[in-house]
Amino acid sequence: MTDSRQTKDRAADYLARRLYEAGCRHAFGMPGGEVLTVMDALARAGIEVTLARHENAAAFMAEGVWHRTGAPAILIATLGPGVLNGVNAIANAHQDRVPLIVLSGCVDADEALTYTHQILDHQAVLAPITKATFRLTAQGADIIADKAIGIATEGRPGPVHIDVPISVADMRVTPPRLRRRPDAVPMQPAAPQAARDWLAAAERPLMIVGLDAVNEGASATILETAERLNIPVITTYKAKGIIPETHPLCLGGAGLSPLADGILVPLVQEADLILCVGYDPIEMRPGWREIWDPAEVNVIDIAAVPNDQYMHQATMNIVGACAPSLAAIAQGVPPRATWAGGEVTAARAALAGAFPTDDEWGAAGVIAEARAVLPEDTIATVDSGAHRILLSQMWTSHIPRALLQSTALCTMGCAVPLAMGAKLASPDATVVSFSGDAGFLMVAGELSTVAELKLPVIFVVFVDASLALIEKKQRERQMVNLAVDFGHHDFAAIGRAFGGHGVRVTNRAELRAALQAAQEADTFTVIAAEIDRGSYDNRI
Ligand SMILES: Cc1ncc(C[n+]2csc(CCOP(=O)(O)OP(=O)(O)O)c2C)c(N)n1
Repeated sequence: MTDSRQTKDRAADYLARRLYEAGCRHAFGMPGGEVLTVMDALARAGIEVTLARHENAAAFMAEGVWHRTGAPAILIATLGPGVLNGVNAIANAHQDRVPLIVLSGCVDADEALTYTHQILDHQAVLAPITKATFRLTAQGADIIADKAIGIATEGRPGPVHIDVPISVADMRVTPPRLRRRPDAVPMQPAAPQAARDWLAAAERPLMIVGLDAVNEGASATILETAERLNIPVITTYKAKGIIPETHPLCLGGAGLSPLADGILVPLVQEADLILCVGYDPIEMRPGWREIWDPAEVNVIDIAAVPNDQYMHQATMNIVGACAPSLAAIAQGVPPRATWAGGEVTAARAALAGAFPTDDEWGAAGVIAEARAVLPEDTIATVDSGAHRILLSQMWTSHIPRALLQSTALCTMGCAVPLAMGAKLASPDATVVSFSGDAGFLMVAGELSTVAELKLPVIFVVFVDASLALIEKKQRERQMVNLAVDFGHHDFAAIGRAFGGHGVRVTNRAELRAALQAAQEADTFTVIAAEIDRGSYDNRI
């Protein structure tokens, strides 16, 4: 951080210093003239500013950093088209609960009275897809930054927008120090006796763990409680790895695959106590709507916010932190054997049978080989499409946040930039992204960014010249093939064109060799895995 008196005094500097204080070390975006002061202030505060090729990708890079550091991520977008290019990723941050700080530039209010070029109401656009939107004031810059950090990170995290008028950013201001509110300290309530009684009496208890538990870092308590009381754990895709997926009590991720749902939903319906632990059903498809009746089975729903989603109802709603609430309910409950009929082992076996790892090739072969070759603690990202559903079922996660994806908005184009952000924040980790060919093409320009950043990320592309998920749905509805197939391209060559390695693979041995070489490479590698279009039929 610089000590220059002058720079410290701009409103933008107060904003930037508070963001730095909150742990922010990376901002991504594309500037226009309107955000130059903000960028300058961020850099002077010690926050690295990275130029991306698209604002949407920039926001996903920021998210990738957040998953690795826990600090809020920053998107910089200039007025008009800059902000609008970021809309998809900001909406993703809203639905996927990412504490993204969106900094945009805007013209001063007086200017906007008589000037219309590129001008639109950023706050009106972003209000429905952020937790809050502010317009920076000079004397209140530090307070607005403090509020933004608090709102973005507390409860269910989400994006907060700050529109920065050009002249306000440059105004000299003199608050005596950064004004801030002390952190809130949660009360530790006693658990309701009824919840403890239900748990003590349950013969077939089951946990459904979701995103709130990941964001709270509740892993250890969930594992300890599951093991001590023999409670099997189903997770959402976002919560994969909250207990190791090799654990005999772990039933893996659920929510998108009808094949997996066919095994897991009946098990949930056999439970005599359902513990929802940070289960935010925004990740789930209709197959998970009202799958139990709280009048017939006891359901304890521990969540960060009250249930206003009505995807399911509970017998008891507990609003609060997952780990202390779960620990309080389980405290003193004696260990007992559960699921005497061996249903949990049977469900694990059925899942393994439904998603075999011994395919010679095809999408399943690619996923199985990649999982076998890459280290256990690999950070993987996956895009939207048929490949994501299959991969989310097959990819074994040993730790939380080891498989990053868009599970609520389910947008394409996230995997590549998410991987870049994750690698930037943790250079020693093996980072691999998996994309369909269409999703990869949405963000292929970011290979220019990854080359500049010299990040040896591995990009695996499932090349089938098709929007496989949509093509499959179209075919299943017996509709004519329309606007779902496209050209077959040389993705390996695209990688090489941007200065990375590029390898085309058509069998497991070639993929294995490519993944091994990519782990040793000093730059990024695009691995084009050529698969058949029917690869996903009867597989997801
Ligand atoms: C931005 C965006 N546009 C459209 C969709 C709808 N969509 C979901 S999956 C999919 C197909 C993706 O094709 P590809 O990336 O090749 O992956 P595949 O399904 O072949 O695995 C589409 C178009 C979406 N989720 N996000």
